[in-house]
Amino acid sequence: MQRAPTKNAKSKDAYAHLDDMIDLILLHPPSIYDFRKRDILFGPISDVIPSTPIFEMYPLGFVSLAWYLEKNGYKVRIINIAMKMLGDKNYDAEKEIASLYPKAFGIDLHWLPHSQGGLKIAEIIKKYHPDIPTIFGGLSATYFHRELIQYPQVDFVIRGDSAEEPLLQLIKEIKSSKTSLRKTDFSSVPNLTYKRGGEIKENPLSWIPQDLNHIYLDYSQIAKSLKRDKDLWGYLPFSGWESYPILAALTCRGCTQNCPSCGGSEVAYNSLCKRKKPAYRDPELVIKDMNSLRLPFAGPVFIIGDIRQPGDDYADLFLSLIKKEKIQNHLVFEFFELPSPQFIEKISRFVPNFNIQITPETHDQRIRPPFRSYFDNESLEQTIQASLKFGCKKFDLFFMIGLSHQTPQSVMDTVNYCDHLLEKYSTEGRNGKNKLSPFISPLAPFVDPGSLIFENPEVYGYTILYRTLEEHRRALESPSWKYMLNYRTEWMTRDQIVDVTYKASLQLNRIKLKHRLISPKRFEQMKSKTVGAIKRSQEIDMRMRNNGEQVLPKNLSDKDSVTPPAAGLVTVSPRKAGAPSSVLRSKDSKLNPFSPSFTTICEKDELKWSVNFLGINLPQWILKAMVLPLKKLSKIFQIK
Ligand code: B12
Ligand code: SF4
Repeated sequence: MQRAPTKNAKSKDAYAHLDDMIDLILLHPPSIYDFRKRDILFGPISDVIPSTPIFEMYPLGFVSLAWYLEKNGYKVRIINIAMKMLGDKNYDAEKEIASLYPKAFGIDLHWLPHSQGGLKIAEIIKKYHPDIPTIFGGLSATYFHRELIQYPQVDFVIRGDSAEEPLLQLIKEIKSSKTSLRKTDFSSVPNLTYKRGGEIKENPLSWIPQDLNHIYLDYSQIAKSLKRDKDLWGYLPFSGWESYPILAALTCRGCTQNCPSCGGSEVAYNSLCKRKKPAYRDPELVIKDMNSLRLPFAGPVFIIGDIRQPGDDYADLFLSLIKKEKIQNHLVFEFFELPSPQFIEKISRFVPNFNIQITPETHDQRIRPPFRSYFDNESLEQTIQASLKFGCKKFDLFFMIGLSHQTPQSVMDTVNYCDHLLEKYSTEGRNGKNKLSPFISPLAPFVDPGSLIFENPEVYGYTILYRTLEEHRRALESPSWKYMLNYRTEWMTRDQIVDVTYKASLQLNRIKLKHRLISPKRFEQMKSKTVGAIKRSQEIDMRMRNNGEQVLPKNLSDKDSVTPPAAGLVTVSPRKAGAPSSVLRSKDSKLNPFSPSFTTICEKDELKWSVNFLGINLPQWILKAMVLPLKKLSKIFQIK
């Protein structure tokens, strides 16, 4: 166990904070650690979510983990390393990690795209603090726990979807351990995979709470920790949050649906987390979570999980509490199955500001069934019409590229269906103004481990190109997103997926221009960005082929032009494979295809829901508060 600073602690002062040691530091890694040094064509792998391809958003679970441990007397700090690396080109993550001395570090490997960054961060921890334990957790860590624990930089993996109690027990054991951790007996900690005397131990996955009422998504706890740690960027959830503050409310862990590419489906939760049915959070408590930072915060709140999943009573109670508590924030509802016009009318009576998200995946009703609970386009259109009629402020529709039976032509037909919808519902809504926002994006970078497709690819006509954690980690070091994709289908190679994605982006933007959802200037910019991205993608392919930097592994022998790095094969060196020079680097990062802020499907502002007046100002307050006395900050957050 680390008890004193290592070589990096320079002055005596550096020892002072050890008296007041933080017990656990939760680190959120970037997807690719050295992304600032590499020329990577990330592609549109995160265009339709708030994060960049660095996937800087930390799991919501960090909030409940921090609250749970703090409530039990332990000090927890969150550092969003990804966010800090994105926000400041001079930020030195290694230096910061070297200067930290908690009892343990936690790293999320919830999303598989963090495998490269997460493992690298752990490596850096071990370089400076060989004796401070590293703990991994999250859905991907759970799936790959046996492989993950073999990395020398990984000491513990907590499995399952509810790590609060196991983590608390582990930290207790670590703190009270009188001997070397390698010799300590951790057999009583549930859900734990760990190393002991050269052996790998796997405790039973026995902590599976049946509801989510024992935790609290307490944002005011985050505000208090922010005040203590004085590290605004370390706590920010994603790039741009300071100007668009959105929060999430969690109604469940688990899902009742089985969308085949989803690693959070019912079957996936069952096999990974031994969860037979979702754990729900009582509506009163979800509202309490929402209230935890309510007064100064007026940004939109994304309600995670279809509120009708637990049943109609749950949905009714939830809606009535929104009204009772006079919650004015824009609430964003996602629906797995289509809500009836009556239900939408009910929402409009209880919720003053609401938005809706639906994912039909494709316009093609023959392809849709395995991907979503079946619904036909006629019913979908009824839902759209009713939502706009009853005052839905923004209706987002998500379509996907890379489905079973989906050909390039089918993708383009989906885009044309968006045109049809925009045409048909252009005058719907309160002000006769279009509030329908269609998006189309590739299934990328990975088909989720644990999903039906990942486990039974042949049933769905897929070939899974990477299976292990190490293969995925290496794939993330590829020079373009095409080589990151861990699948191809019987109907599309990866070349075709990339090609049709760019074509679909162009066409959808043309349609949005036609319907005045974007300006001519925005359209021209998106067009030139897309053309630029296609060119860069082709250059990368050609370069790789010419340089022979890749060797085709037999098992991956692909229909694509070039295959990605696989275990034991030569990998692409950062600056050689992509467009090599900084000549290509534009000053305006949004126009630079190798920048994480480069998008082709849409600009991030198209994803935004309305923010009330107060909410717009809040982040500025926070920023100022970092300069102003901290007293002011505590006032803003009403911390006593
Ligand atoms: C809401 C949601 C989102 C939200 C983000 C919410 C958030 N900040 O957490 C949005 C829409 C932004 C999103 C985006 C993405 N998502 Co998502 N998301 C979900 C969804 C629907 C529920 C959230 C969830 O994960 N809850 C589950 C609980 C289990 O997680 P949690 O409370 O945050 O964390 C607990 C445990 O995981 C664990 N844990 C987590 N981290 C750590 C760290 C340590 C040290 C420890 C000990 C424990 C631990 O303990 C926590 C508390 O008990 C799930 C589907 C589902 N049904 O689960 C998909 C899911 C998690 N997402 C997924 C994916 C792929 C993504 C994207 C990569 C997609 C993309 N290409 O854009 C991005 C990544 C975004 C980023 N990081 O920047 C996959 C992950 C599969 C995988 N194994 O990689 C899932 C399973 C399904 C899916 N395809 O949507 N997502
Ligand atoms: S994609 Fe489907 S299975 Fe996955 S969380 Fe959403 S509704 Fe559930």
